[in-house]
Amino acid sequence: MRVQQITLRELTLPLREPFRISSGVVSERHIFLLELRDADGVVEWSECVAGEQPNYTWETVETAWMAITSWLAPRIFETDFTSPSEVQAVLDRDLRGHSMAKAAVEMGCWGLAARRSGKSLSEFIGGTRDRVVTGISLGIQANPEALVTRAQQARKDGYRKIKLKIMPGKDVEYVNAVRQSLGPDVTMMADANSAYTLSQADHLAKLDAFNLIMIEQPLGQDDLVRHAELQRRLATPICLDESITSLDRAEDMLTLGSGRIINIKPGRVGGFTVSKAIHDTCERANVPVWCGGMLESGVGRAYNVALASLPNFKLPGDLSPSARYWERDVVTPEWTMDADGMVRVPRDRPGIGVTVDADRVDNLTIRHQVIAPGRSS
Ligand code: OSB
Ligand code: MG
Repeated sequence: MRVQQITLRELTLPLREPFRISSGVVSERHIFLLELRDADGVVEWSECVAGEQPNYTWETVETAWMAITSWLAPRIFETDFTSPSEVQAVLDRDLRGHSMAKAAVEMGCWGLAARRSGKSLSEFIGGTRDRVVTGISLGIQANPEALVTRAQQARKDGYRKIKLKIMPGKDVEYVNAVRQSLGPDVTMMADANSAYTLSQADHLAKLDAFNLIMIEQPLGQDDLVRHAELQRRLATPICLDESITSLDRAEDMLTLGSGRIINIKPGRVGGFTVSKAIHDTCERANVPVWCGGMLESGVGRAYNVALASLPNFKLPGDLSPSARYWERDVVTPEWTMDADGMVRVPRDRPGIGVTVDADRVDNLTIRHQVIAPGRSS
């Protein structure tokens, strides 16, 4: 397989409701789509999940656009691959960082290879599930009542896990209000996006009272050592998100005891090859993983759903259906969730399993660039 052309598109897609985490808010996503075409004219789409601002990781749409056009795409054009599992090493050779940019290209190659083979992406990567269990991630609200309203709606919708974003000043009171209103049986967790320091360990330990299945990334975005100390002081399992940027970091977490669960986002770790390696390592260590989200469009969601169909994705993922985010998605069919909080894996369709609505994408596009060997326009 040889990729011969990649078309980059940046589109703006307003969220139904602004999404606030401890480090910032987004009201309108800048969705970054790639359309990859191989030498035989086969086409598949992928999505780069970099943010508008460098508040989750340092990557942004701007840095990813530059990395793909300047360094990553030219390498891909030069190389014949027999399997997409070879792509990650080519992109990583003497090229540090830029994981989300690499992931967009690497995952696009997996999607393309699946489509070429006539198999669904899920089947192609060894997924075993027909449906994946889904949770919702609720942004920080102005007051506990507003959060309770959204959490109650989420339970009615059927979500199997309710994740509450927290930050200092909007934590214990908010989690308590939701736990009181939903009762003891609803699966709940909190995500701090690195908003705390180890000196706040006693305060964080107050969250132990609410029977959360985990607390996600309480401390520094690249920290492992302090998380290990914090885990010793908390009953609630720590789940790492931002800190797990590679297989090495996942192994370090296991060695140090920095947490007991990993949120795998393929964009954050550089794509499917590393995601699968982390998945396999955690499975051997008896550590459950789940698939996180980055407010993707229906294209990125296709990759997340396929990944989450692997057997060790044992906990509900941030895999909400299209309508949770958008008035209208950019793919057909849109992603839906049934009343049991399950999203169907399109194992009966080749490639990513959804069709990109090209007219809608064109209408929303604010920047576009075609890259091919010897061409950039
Ligand atoms: O930390 O998991 C996170 C969105 C943007 C940046 C970071 C995170 C999130 C989410 C959204 O929690 C999950 C989703 O896509 O539904
Ligand atoms: Mg997170």
